[in-house]
Amino acid sequence: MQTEITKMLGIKYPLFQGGMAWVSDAELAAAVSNAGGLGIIGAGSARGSWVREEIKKARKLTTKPFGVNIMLMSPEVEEVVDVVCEERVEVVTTGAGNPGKYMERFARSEIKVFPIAPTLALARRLSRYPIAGIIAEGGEAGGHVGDVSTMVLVALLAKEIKTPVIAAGGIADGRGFTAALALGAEGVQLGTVFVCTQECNVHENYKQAILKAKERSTTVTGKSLNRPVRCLENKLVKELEKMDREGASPEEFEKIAAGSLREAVQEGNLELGSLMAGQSAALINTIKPVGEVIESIISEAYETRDRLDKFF
Ligand code: TUI
Repeated sequence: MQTEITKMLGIKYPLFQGGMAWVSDAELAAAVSNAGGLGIIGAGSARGSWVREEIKKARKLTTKPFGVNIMLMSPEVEEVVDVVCEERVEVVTTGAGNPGKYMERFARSEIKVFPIAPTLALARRLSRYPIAGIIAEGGEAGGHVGDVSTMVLVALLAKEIKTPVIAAGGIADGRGFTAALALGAEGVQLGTVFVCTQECNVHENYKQAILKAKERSTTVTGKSLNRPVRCLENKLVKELEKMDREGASPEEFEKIAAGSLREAVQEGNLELGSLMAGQSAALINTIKPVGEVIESIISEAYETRDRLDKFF
């Protein structure tokens, strides 16, 4: 399998693991890189010192390239940018904002940058920077999301944007993988499916909640604040939906949402935790080792190609 992405990064499969806050640690990232994809440590709102430790751990666990996702809304963002530049990680992905003001520092450290864009408008602005590629993340994704579907967003970006496009949002199997390449992507990024792996250190309750999810089990809250987040429905989400309807203030949201992602990931709090997950949760039925997840996606991708071949 060869795409612009496998060639650029020297990896076996054009498959990124999304850098999920509180979820994507060195162990998960290294497992994905060792299995032929690109593992990504999720900096989330963590301190720079935590990110540095995870980079060092990942380097002990794999000799393959890996990346760090920088969540641009984090209060620790400056420190995290310094750490990834000092450590000279291979790849940085950015989310939840425009990474423009950090691009020069990344370039000086020769880091390949893949910003995440939820719209064509943002992708066009980002294209003016020296980026290695762009991640087109559709509204099916989990966590902080846009509202354009993956199907439309990837087609738009792949047609217009000159750098390679990575498709994200709603992909969890080989059919989705092949569909993304058919739309013009050179690779994919998957998040939710990697939560349900043996190497992922989240609470067992969180994994089980994803396994139980159906296609309408997730909802987006926080739209009234312009901070839309897709999660599995629970008591917390019902409360946030009510606040959206009533036009609650950012402070009121913060009061119940603060710490809720950690509560889900580490404590397995199914009622008051923020169980961030994409719509692809409906496609996930078992907990497997990372290597098996990736190999089954790739073999289903080849089967899908062969099935399509008969149609033309
Ligand atoms: O970043 C994500 N997903 C995330 S970040 C996250 S951590 C978090 N925790 C608590 C509350 C909120 C977030 C959980 N999930 N995905 C990438 C992504 N980036 N999706 C959408 C965007 C995005 C949005 C606006 C990127 C750029 C952007 O730019 C606005 C502008 O023009 O500056």
